[in-house]
Amino acid sequence: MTRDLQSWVKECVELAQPEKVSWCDGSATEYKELVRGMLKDGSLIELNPATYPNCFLHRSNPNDVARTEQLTFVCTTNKDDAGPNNNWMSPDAAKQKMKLLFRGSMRGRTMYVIPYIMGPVGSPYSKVGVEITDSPYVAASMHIMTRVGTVALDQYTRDREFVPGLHSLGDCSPDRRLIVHLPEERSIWSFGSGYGGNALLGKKCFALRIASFMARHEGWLAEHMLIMGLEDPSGEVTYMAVAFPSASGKTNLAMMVSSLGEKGYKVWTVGDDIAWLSIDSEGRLRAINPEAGFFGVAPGTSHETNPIAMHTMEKNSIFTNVALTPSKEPWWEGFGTPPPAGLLDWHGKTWMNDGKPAAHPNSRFTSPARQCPIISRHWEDPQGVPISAIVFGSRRSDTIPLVTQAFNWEHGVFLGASMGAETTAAATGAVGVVRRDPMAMRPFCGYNMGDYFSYWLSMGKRLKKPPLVFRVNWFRKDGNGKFLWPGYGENIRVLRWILDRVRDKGKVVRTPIGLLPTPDSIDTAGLSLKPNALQDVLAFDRIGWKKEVDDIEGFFHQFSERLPVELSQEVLNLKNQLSD
Ligand code: SAT
Ligand code: MN
Repeated sequence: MTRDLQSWVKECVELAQPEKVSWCDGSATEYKELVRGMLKDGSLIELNPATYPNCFLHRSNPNDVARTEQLTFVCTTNKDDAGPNNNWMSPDAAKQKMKLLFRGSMRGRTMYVIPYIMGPVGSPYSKVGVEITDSPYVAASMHIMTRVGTVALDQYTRDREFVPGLHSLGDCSPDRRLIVHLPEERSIWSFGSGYGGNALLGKKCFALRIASFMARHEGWLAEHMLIMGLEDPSGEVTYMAVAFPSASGKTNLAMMVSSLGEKGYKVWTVGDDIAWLSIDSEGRLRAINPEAGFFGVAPGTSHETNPIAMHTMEKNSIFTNVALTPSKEPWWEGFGTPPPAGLLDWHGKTWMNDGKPAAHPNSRFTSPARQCPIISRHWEDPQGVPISAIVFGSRRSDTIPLVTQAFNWEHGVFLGASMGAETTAAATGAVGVVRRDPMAMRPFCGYNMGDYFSYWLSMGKRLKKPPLVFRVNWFRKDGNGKFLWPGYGENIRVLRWILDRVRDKGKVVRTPIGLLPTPDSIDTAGLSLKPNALQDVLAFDRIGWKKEVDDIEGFFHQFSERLPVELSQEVLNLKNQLSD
């Protein structure tokens, strides 16, 4: 879609009436200027320059701390094309609404025009976006999360294409907050929120919702997946793409310190949140990470659980809604040190230790990916990395085993499409309730998920050697509510089994839900597990699955004729086998 940047900016200026327009060039000087302005107006606080050089704390509006799915819309001409998985309004109604909200919304403020690239510079898979925003915090965050400025204008000059995203904080009132996507014209409008996926429009809005729609028309996939390389003792690296819902440990997995390091198994990070997957000339799936930074969940991250993330964030990072120690260092629940006296909570008030967390449960760090000590040599490879396994995972306290291999691609699509997940603090609403979250894309698929499932099935036919597909669950609990599996660095043992399977090794038992590892095929040397914990975490739970499959069937039902027959067939097969 050819689009003229200058005329779009002119239209936005006329609509939002900013006092000043500032074109971002992506330079270090510009970043410093943005920071200087925010230190002056108090929207950033400088952290301890000795321990956290060039790091800052931002406190968002307390009513604006997570993505708001109920206020997020996908606006296609036909309602059915958005599907039951999206809120919908017509593109005309959406534009009318947004224009009313944006009219004069930037009066007295600076409008930042931020050209950016999603994907490595020079990659045939990379795409240009331009975000217009009146939030310097968003502008500075885009510097970290994407490739901003001149490089993007250069690509635009060649492509003549960009995805426009217009963003304004407005008065940050939840009553006047709306995030709309027009996938058919590939544009984004976001009003009234300064937070994460609502406001950094390159991330969920472009790289997932708009990109998934574009991908379906252009023959590729935009997925909510981390990308990691697993090095074996011979030095060979096998790449995997792993989908998990928000705040379920993708960053921890992508940066895992392997507990089998001494045996020569090692992890390399390519990306922690989003993968753009394409089929190369040899019919293999290849992945690029469209982002340039990490927007990771802070609570629970420590030198114990994720030392790599701790090192990644110790310089040039922006922290949002974390607690602040008297020595001006960030702190959060699960930081690994006791809360110091005089700790300020995420509102900036002295923390009372009255049961309320000091850091917001969805508090975040924003850090450049290049600072990650285990960033892959290939993370900016224009051709991406070849993917040998796709893994779907989510939090489930029961029913779902530690790891399941799909019988084949179609069954793999079923494993992804039927995935249920316990909700997290990454979106507003209840936490810990199971909802279906196909491919971890429920909040991010920019079109009807019935069509999305069909498209996934069709990808399998176009791949010469489709990646093997797996479902994992690190979060299964015992009868006392205790995790059966230690997780974190020990998850390498599961990845190692997946690697064995990719190489046609590793023992399995065939069950109605897929291929499960035999207990002796998981390397547990040096791991102290409670008696039976391994059997229990690997077990196929026939009774639990009878309930599960009913829930899956009910969920699929809403896609009616858009649901591919292959998936109804998978449900039927499973039901039959469960009743045997
Ligand atoms: O706020 S974000 O959408 O960027 C984070 C997440 O939900 O994964
Ligand atoms: Mn995410």
